[in-house]
Amino acid sequence: MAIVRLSGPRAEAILAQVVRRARGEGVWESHRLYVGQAFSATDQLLDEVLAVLMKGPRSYTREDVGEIHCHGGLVVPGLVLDSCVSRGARLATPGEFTLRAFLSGRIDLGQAESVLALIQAGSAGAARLAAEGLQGALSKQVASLRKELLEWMAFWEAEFDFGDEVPRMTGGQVAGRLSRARDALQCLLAGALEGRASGEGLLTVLVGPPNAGKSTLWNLLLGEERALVTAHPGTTRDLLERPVHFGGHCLRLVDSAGLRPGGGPIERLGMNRCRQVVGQAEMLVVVLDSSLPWPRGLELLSEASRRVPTVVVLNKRDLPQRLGVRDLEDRLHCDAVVPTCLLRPEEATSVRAALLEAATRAGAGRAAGALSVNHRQWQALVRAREHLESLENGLQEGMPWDCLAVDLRLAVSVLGEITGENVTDEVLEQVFSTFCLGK
Ligand SMILES: Nc1nc2c(ncn2[C@@H]2O[C@H](COP(=O)(O)OP(=O)(O)O)[C@@H](O)[C@H]2O)c(=O)[nH]1
Ligand SMILES: [Mg+2]
Repeated sequence: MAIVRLSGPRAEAILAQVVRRARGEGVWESHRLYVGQAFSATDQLLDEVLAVLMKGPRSYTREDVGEIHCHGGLVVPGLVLDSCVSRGARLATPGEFTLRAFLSGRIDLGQAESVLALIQAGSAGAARLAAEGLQGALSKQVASLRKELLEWMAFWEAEFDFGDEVPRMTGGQVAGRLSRARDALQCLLAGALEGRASGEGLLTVLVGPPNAGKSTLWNLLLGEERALVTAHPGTTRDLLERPVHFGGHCLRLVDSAGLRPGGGPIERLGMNRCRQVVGQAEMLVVVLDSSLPWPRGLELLSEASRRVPTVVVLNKRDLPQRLGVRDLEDRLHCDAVVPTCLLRPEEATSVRAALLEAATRAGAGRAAGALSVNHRQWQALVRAREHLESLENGLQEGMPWDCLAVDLRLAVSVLGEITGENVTDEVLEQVFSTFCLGK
C-alpha cells in the first residue's frame, strides 16, 4: 500500500474532490476511515482506496490532514498524487510534514530529529532509543536544564537591573546552581555517549605520531588487513572509516595520518584532515611508540583528550622502552593506558576491553539511560559544557557577574538549539533536508 498525504487548510476540499466515498455523501467525519474510489482530474477511475480526514489540531502537523491509502507500486500512487496536485495541492519538500509539526509546536526539534533517527535506525537498539527520543527523552532533560539556567540568568539580570532592590545570590548559591547544572549536563553527555555507542556508533579516532602502529591496530580491531602497514612513516594519508561492533557497542573507527611537524604537501593535507576529525571525535585512541621519547606535533591532543574519553596505547613493548605512563601526565588526559605489542594480534583484546570500558564508563552508575543523540545535538551538548566550564573558571578568577552572565547566556542558547528555541532557518533547512520526501 502507499499513502498519499495532504496537509493544510485545503486538505479536506482536495480529499473530497479526489475520493468518492462508496457510501454516504455529506460531511467527512474526522478520524474515520472511509472506503472509496480515487479519480483523476479528468474523472478517470484510478484505484479503490481507503481515505481518512484528520481535522487539526488532532493530526501530525496540527493542520487538517487527509490521507489516501491506495495500492502500492510505482504508477498508482503517482496518479493519485497527480490528481491531488491538479486540484491545487503542491508536492511537499523533504521532511515538510515534520517541519510543520515542529513549527506548529506539536513536537520540538529534538523530537523531529528522532523521527529521522527512527527511520534511519540501523539496529533494534537504535530504533528503541529513537522511539524514546520521539517521546521527548532527550528534549525533556535538555529543557529542564535550560529552564534552570534561565532562572539563574533571570536572577543575575535582576541584580544587574535593580541592584540593591533585589536580594543577591550568595557565592554558595551560585556554586550550588553551577554544580547542579554541571551534573545534569554530565548525565546528558553520558547518556548521549552511551546512546551513540549502541546506535549510530561513536566516532572513534586513532591518532598519534607516524609509525606508532595506528594502522596495525585499526586492522586488528577490524579483523581485516585493510589499511596499509609499512615501516615507512607517513604511509596513511587519508582518513579510513569503518564501523566495528563489539560488546553491544558500535564504534565508527577512523584511521588517520600520523601527526608530526613538517612533512611533505600531501602528508600535510592528510594531517589537516586528521586535525579536523579529532575536533569531531567522540572518543580518542592515542597510539604512541613507547620505544621513542614523547613526540612533537601532538599538542592539539591535550585539549581534545580532556573533552572526550581517551585511551592511550603504548605500543611496541617488545622494544627497549623510552616512554612510560609518567611521561603522559600534563600532556594527555587518559581514561586508560594500555601497554602492548601489536605485532601479537591477541594483544588487541586488551585494547578492545579498554575501549569498551571507556565508551561505557561515562554512563556507568548514573541515573540517565542511553539517549538517541545525533551529531548536531552532541556538538551542542559539548559546547554547553564548554560554556559552563568557562563560567566556572571565571567564577574562580573572580570575574564580575555581568561578564559571567555572557557564558550563562551562551549555554542557554546552545541548549535551545537542541530543542529548537534558538535555531536559525539555515539550521532548520539543514535538519529537514536530510529527511526523505513525505515524512
Ligand atoms: N617492533 C614493533 N613494531 C611494530 C609494532 N606494532 C607495529 N609495528 C610496526 O611499526 C610499523 C608502522 O606501523 P603502522 O601500523 O603502519 O603505523 P602507523 O603509521 O601509526 O599507521 C610497521 O612496520 C609495523 O609492523 C610493535 O608492537 N612492535
Ligand atoms: Mg598508518
